[in-house]
Amino acid sequence: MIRRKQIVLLLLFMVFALMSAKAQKIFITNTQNRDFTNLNGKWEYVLDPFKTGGMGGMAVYRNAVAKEKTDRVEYSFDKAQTLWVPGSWNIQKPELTYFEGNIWYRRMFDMPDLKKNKRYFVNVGAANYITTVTFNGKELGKHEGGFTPFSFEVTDLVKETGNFLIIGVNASRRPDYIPAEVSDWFNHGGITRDVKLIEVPETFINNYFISLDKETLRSKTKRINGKLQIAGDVIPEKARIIIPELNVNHEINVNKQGDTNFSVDVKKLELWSPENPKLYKVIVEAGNDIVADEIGFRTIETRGKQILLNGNPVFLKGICLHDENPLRKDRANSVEDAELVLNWAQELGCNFIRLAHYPHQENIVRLADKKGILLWEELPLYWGIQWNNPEVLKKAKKQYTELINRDYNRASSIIWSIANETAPIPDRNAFLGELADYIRTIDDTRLLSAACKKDQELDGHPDSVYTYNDPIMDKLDVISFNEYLGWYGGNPDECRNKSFKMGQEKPVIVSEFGGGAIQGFHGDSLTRWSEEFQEYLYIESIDMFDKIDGLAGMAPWILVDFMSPLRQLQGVQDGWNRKGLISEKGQKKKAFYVLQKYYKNK
Ligand code: GCB
Repeated sequence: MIRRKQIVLLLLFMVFALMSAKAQKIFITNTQNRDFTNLNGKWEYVLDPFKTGGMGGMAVYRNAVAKEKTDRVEYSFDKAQTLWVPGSWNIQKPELTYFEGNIWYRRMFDMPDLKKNKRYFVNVGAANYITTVTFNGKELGKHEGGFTPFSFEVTDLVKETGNFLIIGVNASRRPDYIPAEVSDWFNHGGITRDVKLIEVPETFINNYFISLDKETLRSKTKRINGKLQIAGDVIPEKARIIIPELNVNHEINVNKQGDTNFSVDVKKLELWSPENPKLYKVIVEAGNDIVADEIGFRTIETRGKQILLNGNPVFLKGICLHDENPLRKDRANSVEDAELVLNWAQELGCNFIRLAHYPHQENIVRLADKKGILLWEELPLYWGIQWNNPEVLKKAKKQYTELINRDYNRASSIIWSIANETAPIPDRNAFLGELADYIRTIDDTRLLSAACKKDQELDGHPDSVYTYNDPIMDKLDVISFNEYLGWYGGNPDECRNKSFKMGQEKPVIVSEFGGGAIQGFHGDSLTRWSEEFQEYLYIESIDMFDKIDGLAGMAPWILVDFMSPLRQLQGVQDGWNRKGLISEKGQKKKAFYVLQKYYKNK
């Protein structure tokens, strides 16, 4: 008797699990090249500063309207103001400038072409920081993390008319978040990247990972390795990869779980590089699904103190960047925004950009693929992270998984950096060590780095030789550090007396240096905030770093002035970090030309 009851319960549980699996979050890669309905535009919004809008019978996501005079509904989307999506809410309304609470966004839409044999997913490119996604009155789930994409299935809920997608976004900062409470950039809240309703066949290729096999770099016949993930109730037995230009039309056996690895040999492969950013059209087919991408093939490795791209030493002529369009004072969220900053970086002579300090919009990574710019990508494992909290480690792994799922197929992306300026205490070493191992299990096609601290920063000795022995360097391929000598401490001429000693025989990247200047403010080279001071600092700093044994690249801080609430000095900063080589209005400062000259001759 008991047994039968247990079986019934188990069956009920399985049915429930299957039903909820349909409504679950799933990762969908390459959303730009799928069929979708664009849900960007004006969304109505309801402010919820005390975060109560998701609670009880009056939860705002029910989208209630008072119909009778006796009805009591204490919110109204129909009479609400609007916010533009994608975009930072802070810059759209003066009353939202420093708002970090909850906002509920609503988008009504019809789907006249709704198809029976398709699946539909709400996909959000990014929303900062905790997002609650609801659809037609049902809560689908939450997502944590302000910079990575996510999708929820709505196949069973979507209708031909009168759909309402209500998304709650909370932009609070907390010690157990990534980033934690304090960061030197603006906490742009809201739905900051595109929202789409994606349409796919019932069984579809939700993800794929395609790369060049490093072992075949030197052979005439090269090998392309891949992995497909297929989602659906009925998994097809075969899939196919087609690369027309390489005469590849290759059948792949798929296992019952829908996961499958494959390898295909190719002749006459043109390698991707900054000089020749060759992309191939790659088509993946499985059952009724077909998805196309443009993929470059390259290898990235280290040998001794060198970084090797396609087996050849490369010097990374870099610059750091935040994901903002300074002219619009908004988070960057379009190809045009990406064009603006990548064109500036190319004018500077860069072949490398450090995308600081969190995952940037996908458009910039795709455009870097096309333009041949190498990228460093990172998570905001930045000041104040709770290293001893296992939940935070889980979040870091999840955010990294989402980022790797999004960008694995991008040749431009060559370095995952696992942390910025974090002190080497045991909890942090254990956290980052585990994260590094984890990243390598899901992606062995890139290098690992981290912006480490020098030993002297910890013991306070003003030595003339800076040494680096951070234990996390064991886990890294490339040693990086930020150094602000001449700006934070001393004047630029102190650079002349300093040298650097790395505790390991690995390539070195100077991942930040720089100083602030107001574009158009002039003085002598010792006058702080003048263009001349910044220019002088660049001359001295470059001279100092250029002598580092094993220097494989640098990424000064930073291409453009960026918004930062930490920077309030009136008449100078006014809410902007002024270390840009270009002002927020797009005007170049003198130091721009110092770096440009160095890169030209390098
Ligand atoms: C740093 C940080 C960066 C800051 C920069 C600065 O070391 O990594 O996020 O914005 O210094 O301007 O002080």
